[in-house]
Amino acid sequence: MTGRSSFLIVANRLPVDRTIEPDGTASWRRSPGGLVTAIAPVMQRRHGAWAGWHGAPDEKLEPFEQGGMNLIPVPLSAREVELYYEGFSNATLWPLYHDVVAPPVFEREMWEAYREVNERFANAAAEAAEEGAVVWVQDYQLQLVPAMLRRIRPDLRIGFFLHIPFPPVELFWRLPWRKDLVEGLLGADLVGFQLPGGASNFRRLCRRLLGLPYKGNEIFLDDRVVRTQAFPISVDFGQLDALVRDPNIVARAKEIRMELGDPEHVLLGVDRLDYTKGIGQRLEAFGELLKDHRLEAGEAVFVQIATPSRERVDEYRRLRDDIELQVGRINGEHAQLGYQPVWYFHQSYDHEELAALYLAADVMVVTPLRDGMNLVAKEYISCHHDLHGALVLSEFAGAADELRQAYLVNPYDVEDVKRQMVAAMRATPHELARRMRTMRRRVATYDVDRWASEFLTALESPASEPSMRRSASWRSG
Ligand code: GDG
Repeated sequence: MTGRSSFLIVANRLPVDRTIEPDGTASWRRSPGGLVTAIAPVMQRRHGAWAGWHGAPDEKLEPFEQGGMNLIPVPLSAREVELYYEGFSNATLWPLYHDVVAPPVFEREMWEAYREVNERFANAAAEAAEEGAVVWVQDYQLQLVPAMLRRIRPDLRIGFFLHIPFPPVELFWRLPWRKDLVEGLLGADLVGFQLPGGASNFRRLCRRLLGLPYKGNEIFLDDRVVRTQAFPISVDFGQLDALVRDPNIVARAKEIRMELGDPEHVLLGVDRLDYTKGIGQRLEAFGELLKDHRLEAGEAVFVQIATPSRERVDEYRRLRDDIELQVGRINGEHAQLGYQPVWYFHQSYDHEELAALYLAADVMVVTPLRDGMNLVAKEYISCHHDLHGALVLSEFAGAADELRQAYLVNPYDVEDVKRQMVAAMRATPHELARRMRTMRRRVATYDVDRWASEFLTALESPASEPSMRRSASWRSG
C-alpha cells in the first residue's frame, strides 16, 4: 500500500498550471483559487493526493509532487476534451443545471465519452487510495465517479460536492441519461450542494425516479444511507482582507480610479464570459440609465472584466459577439471626448490587480441568471474593510441566501436592476457601512476553511443505519 493516500481529491483539473521557462523547461505552479487553498493543509496533514487532468490533450504524465501534494494526472485525448468536457459537461449539463438559460445539447456520442472519462477517473482514484481512505469528488464533470468507484472499492468513504445548482425535477427529467447520473451520485456517502434547495431537488428526484424513500437529509438505499446536505462555498476572507491593506494595492486602486477619469461612481463586473452571468442584462440597465439621463455623462463608469472561457463552445462564441456589440453601442451613443462609459476587458488579471479593482469599485454588480454561489460577490465583500462599497446582487445567485444586505435584484427585470444600481450609488456612507459590516461578518465567519472542514466532518461522521428506512416517510422533505 505504500505510495497510496488516505485522502484524495478527484476533480476535472489538477490544481496546477504548467509554465514554460525561457530556457524551455516546464514547471508547475499552483493555480489560484479557494478550493486548493482550503484543502492544502488537509492534504499536507494526511499525505493527500489529487487526481485530475493536467490541461494538455493527448499527453500522458507520471504522478508527481508539487507543494506538498501528490498529483495524479489523468490523461484526456483531444477528442475527449471535445466530447466529454466541451460537449457533455459544458454544452449539456451546464445549461441544463442553470435553468436552461441556453438550450442543452443532447448527443449520445458526448454521453459515451463522459461515461468513459468518468470510468478513467474512478480507476485512477481506486488505484491511488489506501484501504478505508476518504475520497472527495468535485463537480458536475464527474457525477458518475462515486458509483463507479464504490463498485471497485467498497471500503472507501466517498464524498461528492456539486459547485453548480442542482435543477428542479422538471428540468432534470429531460436528460436522456437521467437515471445513470442519479445512480452515479448515489455511490457517494455524502452528496453536498451549495444550497438546501439543491439538496431537496435531488432528494425529490431520487424518490420520483428511483422510488427511494428519504427522511430529513438521508436517502435510504437497500444496504446503505446517502446523506445530502448544503455546504455554501466561500472565499479566503483573511487572505483578501490582508491583501487590500497592502499599500501597493491601495495605491493601485487610487491609480485605477484616476485612469478611469476619476468619475464619481465606479461600477464593476467580474465574471468568466458565460451566458449564465447576466452580463448583457447589467449592461442594458447601465445603458438605459445613461439614455434616461438618470446618470449624467461623466458621473459613472462601468468596468466589465470578462475572463475568456470555453471559447470552443458555440454558445460562448455567440455570447462574446453579442456583448462586444452591446459595449460598442453604449460607448458609441454616450461617450464624449474624455469620457468612456463602459470599459470592457476580455482578459484575465492576476489576483493583486483584481483585488485593486474590487477596492477601487463603489458598486459591484453581480447579476447572474443562475449561479451556484458566486465567489466574486464574496471576494468584493472581503476587500472592503473600509466599509465603503455596495453590492448589487442577483436573487438567482446562491450567495443571495447569505448576503441579504446586498441590493438584491431580479436580473430579468431591467427596471429593478436600474433602480437598485441607482440606490447603491445614492446611498449614504452610513447606510453602506451598515450593510457592509453585516455582510463582512458573515463571510469572515463562513470562509472557505469552514466550508471544507464542515464537509469533511460530515463525511466522516456515521450516518443512520439502513434499518431506519422503515420509518422514512415518502412525503417528508
Ligand atoms: C463555479 C460556479 C461557484 C475571474 N476572473 C479572474 C479571476 N476570476 C476568479 C474570481 C472567482 C472565480 O474566478 C469565479 O468564481 P465564481 O464563483 O464567480 O464563478 P464560476 O467560475 O462560475 O464558479 C459558482 C464556484 O464554482 C465555486 O463553487 O461559486 O457558482 O459557477 O474566484 O476571482 N481570477 C483572476 N483573474 C481574473 O481575471 N486571478
